[in-house]
Amino acid sequence: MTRLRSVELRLISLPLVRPFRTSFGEETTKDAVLVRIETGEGAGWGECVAGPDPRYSEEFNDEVWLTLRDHLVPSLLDRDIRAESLAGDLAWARGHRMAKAALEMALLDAELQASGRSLAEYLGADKDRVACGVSVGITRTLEELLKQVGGYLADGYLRIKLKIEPGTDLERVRTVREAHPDIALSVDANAAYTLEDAPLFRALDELELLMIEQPLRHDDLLDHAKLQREIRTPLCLDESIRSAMDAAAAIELGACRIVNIKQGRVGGLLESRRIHDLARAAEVPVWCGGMLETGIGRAANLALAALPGFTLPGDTSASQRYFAEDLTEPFVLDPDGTIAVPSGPGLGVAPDPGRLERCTLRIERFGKG
Ligand code: OSB
Ligand code: MG
Repeated sequence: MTRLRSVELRLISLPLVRPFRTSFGEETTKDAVLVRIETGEGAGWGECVAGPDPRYSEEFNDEVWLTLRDHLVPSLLDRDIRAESLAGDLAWARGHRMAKAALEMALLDAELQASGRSLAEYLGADKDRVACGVSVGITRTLEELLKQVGGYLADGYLRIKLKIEPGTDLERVRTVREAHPDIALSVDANAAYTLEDAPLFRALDELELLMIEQPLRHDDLLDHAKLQREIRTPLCLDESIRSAMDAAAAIELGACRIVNIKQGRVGGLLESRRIHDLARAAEVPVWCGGMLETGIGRAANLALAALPGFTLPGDTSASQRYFAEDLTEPFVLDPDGTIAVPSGPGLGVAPDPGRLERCTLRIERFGKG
């Protein structure tokens, strides 16, 4: 147990090296709420995965800020807390998993720094490098898509994921598959389709994809189970899995054969580990998704991806795939397609003070720090 002395919230904005377009919109900057806490033992950083608008999820940055400022932080300030009981302490507040996860990340960082342990070791990692894939946004042209995919393959990425939406799907995926017959290739629809699009999924079924990610509604399991019964390609759920309970239900229903784990979407790293454990027991592969995180959230993702059940390459790409200048020391892809898992205490990284100041849009502090 340690006393929560102060919390600092910071809204940051970093330009992306290239716009990232999905079926729910286009982003040209990475805007995120960072959390820095001080406890009786030390300090820690957390990064919230929410974006500027409630598109990927209900949570968004301005709302996360108010939720933390007016509800979650006041309920914890000057109290004795521990990362392992934080979710229970915050259970009175329904939902708001991304905001809660950012607090948990900061608390884990502080606790583990104090005990000199790395997050990866604490979570139960069994490797010190993780296999990385890359998520390719929807491009304006096919040529541009082939150019980006070719570049990422030359960098060493071990799996290419193409974002798709109605109208820009089959032809693009087929073109990439024809250009690269042997690569691990997947698609992510971000919930843009319905069961009426089953003919499209049957056509994609011919292209030997590693998986089809979140084809249907974000809050659906039953239709995903129906679709999975009609096609060979494994379905992977992202948006539909918000907790270990959701993951258990999806697996039992046959709504997916692969699970994408994002710590922010499920309320934190500890819930992520529970999903990992239950999927592993059910022999369902998992992989670590991404939310275009800065080096802070990326460090947490890499630690999580080092757990034994993460058997597929994650969206844990190198810093330079996102930013000209990351907030932390950059994460670098080895030509073999892996990135080293941070091994220092806690997250093992911290933001560079100068870069942090330059990208900060707003800051607010609570408690006596
Ligand atoms: O659906 O996985 C997704 C980014 C933002 C929101 C949702 C998603 C994504 C990605 C990018 O696919 C993954 C990454 O490289 O961080
Ligand atoms: Mg996804």
